[in-house]
Amino acid sequence: MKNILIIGSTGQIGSELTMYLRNLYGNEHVVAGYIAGAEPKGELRDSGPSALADVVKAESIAEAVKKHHIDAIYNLAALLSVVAEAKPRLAWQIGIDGLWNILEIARENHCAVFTPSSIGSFGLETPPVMTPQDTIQRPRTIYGVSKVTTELLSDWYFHKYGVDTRSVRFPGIISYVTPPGGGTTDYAVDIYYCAVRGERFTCPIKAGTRMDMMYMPDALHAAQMLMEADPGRLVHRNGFNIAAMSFDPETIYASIRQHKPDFEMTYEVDPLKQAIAESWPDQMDDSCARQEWDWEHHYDLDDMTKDMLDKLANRLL
Ligand code: AKB
Repeated sequence: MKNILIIGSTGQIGSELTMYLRNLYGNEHVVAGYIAGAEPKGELRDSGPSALADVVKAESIAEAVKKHHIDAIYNLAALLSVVAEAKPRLAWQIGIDGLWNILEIARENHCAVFTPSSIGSFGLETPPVMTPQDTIQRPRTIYGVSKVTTELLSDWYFHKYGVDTRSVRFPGIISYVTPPGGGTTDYAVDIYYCAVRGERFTCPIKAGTRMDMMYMPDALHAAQMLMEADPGRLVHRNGFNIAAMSFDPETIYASIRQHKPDFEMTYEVDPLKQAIAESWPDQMDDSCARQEWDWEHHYDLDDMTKDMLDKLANRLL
């Protein structure tokens, strides 16, 4: 049985991934790693072990890995794209210096490592439609630069030292559990909160700007599937394009209006978010993930809208 350490277990993806993996592998086998000041609470704290695991403090990760006999690390520590532009040094320290610490500890302790990349690893020169798996990656955000570096460093540790590194390029992730903070795709989460609260939504992204998006259950499934995949079938490692849906603000608005016909949306475009969004693909080609580890998504936009509105209504109203 694997013992897993989740770095960033209290964040948007980490909080749900920890519970998802505990359900699959048993509570005692999944350790919720946290940083001081962001300790796990509620079910996350009570359902299984937790440990201080701060990516910029290598000794805390090494201690958690040894104490809990960890053999797989899911590294979800990162600043999202908009915050990273405001705090580039911190973004690099967490994303790259932190990854280096994790990879070194993984090499010494024979752990597999999952570190997500993102659609943010692409840039203006990348083909935006059916973006190939292997293509130009020249992002101009520090977030994107750190994601490309993440992919390359993870591949290097695999080829040089045999560390079992794997990753996906996550689209914008939409969930009703833990809200994201400081991403370019966050509007596609915020819009559901406004719709459920009966408030008008002010959209920071221009009509017509399409980006890849994914519902959280598919994102969790992708991470776990890839880490379980037969290594003999993997031609690629860091990181796989994975896709589920691609839409612009008008399309998600129309999907919500099928359930809430009075819901209103206006635009107040945020220039930084808009510039970042325009540099990201409209729709990735994820055929390599489908061929090499049988990736498939389950939720399209309308399935997600129905579920988001139901679940958020239960939580908020
Ligand atoms: C962001 O918007 O920064 C993230 C991402 C797509 O990587 N959600």
